[in-house]
Amino acid sequence: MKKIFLLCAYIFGGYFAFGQEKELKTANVFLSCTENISIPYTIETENSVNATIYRLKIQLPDSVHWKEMRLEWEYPYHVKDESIPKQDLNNISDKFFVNGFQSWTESRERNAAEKIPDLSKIAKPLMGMYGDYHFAQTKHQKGEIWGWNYGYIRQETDKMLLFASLNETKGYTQITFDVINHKIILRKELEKAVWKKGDYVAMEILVANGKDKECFDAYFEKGKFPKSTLSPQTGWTSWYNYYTNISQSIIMENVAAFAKEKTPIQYVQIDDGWQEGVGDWLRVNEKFPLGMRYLAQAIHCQNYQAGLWLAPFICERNSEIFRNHSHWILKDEKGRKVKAGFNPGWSGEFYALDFYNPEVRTYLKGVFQTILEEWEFDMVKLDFLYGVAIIPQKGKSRGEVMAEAMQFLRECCGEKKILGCGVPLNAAMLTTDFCRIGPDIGLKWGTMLKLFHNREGISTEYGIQNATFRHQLNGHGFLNDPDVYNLRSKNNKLTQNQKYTLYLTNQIFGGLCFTSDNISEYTAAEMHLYNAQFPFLAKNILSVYPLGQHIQCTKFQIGEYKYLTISNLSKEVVSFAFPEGNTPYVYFDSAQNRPIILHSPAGAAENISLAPYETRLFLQKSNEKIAVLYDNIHLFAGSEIEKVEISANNEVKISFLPNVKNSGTIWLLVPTAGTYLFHNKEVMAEKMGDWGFLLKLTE
Ligand code: 9PG
Repeated sequence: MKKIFLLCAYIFGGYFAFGQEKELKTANVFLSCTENISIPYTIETENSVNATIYRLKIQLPDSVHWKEMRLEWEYPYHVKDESIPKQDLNNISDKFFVNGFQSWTESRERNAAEKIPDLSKIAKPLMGMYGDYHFAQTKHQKGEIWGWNYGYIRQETDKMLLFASLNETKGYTQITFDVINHKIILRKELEKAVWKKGDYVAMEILVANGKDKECFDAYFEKGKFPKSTLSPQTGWTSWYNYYTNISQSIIMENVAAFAKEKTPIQYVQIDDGWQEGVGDWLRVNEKFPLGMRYLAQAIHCQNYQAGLWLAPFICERNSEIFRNHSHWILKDEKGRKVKAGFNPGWSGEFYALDFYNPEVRTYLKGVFQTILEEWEFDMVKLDFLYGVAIIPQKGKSRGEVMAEAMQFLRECCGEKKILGCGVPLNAAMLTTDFCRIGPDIGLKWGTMLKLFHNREGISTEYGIQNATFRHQLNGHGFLNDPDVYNLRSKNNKLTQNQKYTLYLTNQIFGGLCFTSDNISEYTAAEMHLYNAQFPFLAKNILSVYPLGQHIQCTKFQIGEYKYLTISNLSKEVVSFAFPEGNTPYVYFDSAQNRPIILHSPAGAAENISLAPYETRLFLQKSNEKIAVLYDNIHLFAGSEIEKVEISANNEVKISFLPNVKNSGTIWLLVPTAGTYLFHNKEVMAEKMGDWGFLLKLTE
């Protein structure tokens, strides 16, 4: 069959806003398939305030094989400062965000001069399947920045130009920012896909321009990604402390520790290590003598919900499935078993299951029936899901297989909760309740895997980046799971600052916030820090911006309270001028054991210095006459306080929201000097510059 380019046409005029300019909108559509037919197409546009949707509609007079296919769309794009010579990528200030292939893939804003890393040759046979290394059509070169499903260009701190595919059910959309050739390429991944005769919306792309929230709101609304009805949740998972060395007694011990402290978490989730072999989900190993139903019940007895890990679309070499049901394993065109990766913690190589084999589906339905109905688990963490769609199958693209497989899982689980993991995010947006949006965190900061350029490897550093740069997805379709934080000192090599930075990052951006610590082993200080997260409240992210290369700032709100965190993500001490000098912010000075107000509306901003990996939290000073200046009861001072009242006789009454776990000190700013009464004790207000008078109240 001849491969011909059927169409290459300039289409539609008009304007779309980019940065400050209006630019003539011209786009190229490239359509080609292996059949010698012409494919008529039309383009429909739909405008709203901040966004335009472009729909590429095609009519297939016959069925087509997109074998050597091209279904591509190009947009012209110019860097902000067009005077920069084309090849001088280092001087381009535009930032490019591209969404990595799946949950674990590191994703962040990048510079034009960065290359998307390619997995090293030696690692490809073992880890190549985790990502897009085996099928993405691109060059790993500077100035060519690509990812999947959505991506944006940031030319100004608080504005973006967002490109997002609204429909991925027929195939993934690869988005490439080709800085050198001044274009943005939107390509459907359709290797080996066959489309029957008929009418299709082949691509549906949203282009939004404006503030982050406006752009993402347009994306979620037009993409029909439902707002999650769940409030953010907390819990525990066994993985990042015990790994596969779990047992019934370890789970019971941790449940007892939470019960003893009456910790108001929602989930206790048992991770990998309970099953006989990966794939053998109906065979519980001998470390769980009373079975899984017993544990789910024990968890329920303490009013927690029970979660269980499994990887439904893979099986390891050392599994009953591999030995006795080899026809369940997915085969490639040459009849070879499709490998889904290599895990030294299991029996080495593991394989993908053939999701289109009815026996596999029947088996999986039975597995879910057992886990959810018989054993009564409330939630399943479904992992290594990318495995189902490593190769295209049955005339369906990888993306189509992935979308169908996720739909199938949703049907199997009914109303029970799904935490997706190792999954392309778009397929999870319509089918899961929670989804991992970053790699596994480690018990130290960096990762050895950087050597292999593995974008899906274990890394605390990448975990923090992903939590930050994929934060917009939280609460649309699924709640973001940034992976766990650990505060313990035993079996944890993170420094104090690193632990706190990871903890705060997860607390601010996470919709599902788990630890793996055995809280019965905490020191008093660790327990106080852990309990300081309660009540765990929804955060409204206002803005995220960098200060130089390694400093990350986040502004967010909880109820009426507004906060700013500044994180030093480098191993050096950093000093900088406080970036928000126009507004009064309060931080806690531990040396002086009191809150300090920073404010420099006219003069030079105060200098801030942060230790390696340190995060500092600032609370915006309220304008109320009586204001909580700071407290050490909650991680986010003030958010746990429901009401402060001062009666005519200067008696102070403070009421708290439910689930406050710590007691401590509250520093209250009051307008008048004098003696106050708190819990029947007299407290003198101390003058605090021109701000008013400070009351130190101990609960
Ligand atoms: C359980 C873990 C945890 C974790 C998941 C996932 O390539 N590998 O060897 C590899 C091992 C573990 C892993 C990812 C890759 O982590 O993200 O939270 O559930 O599985 O095995």
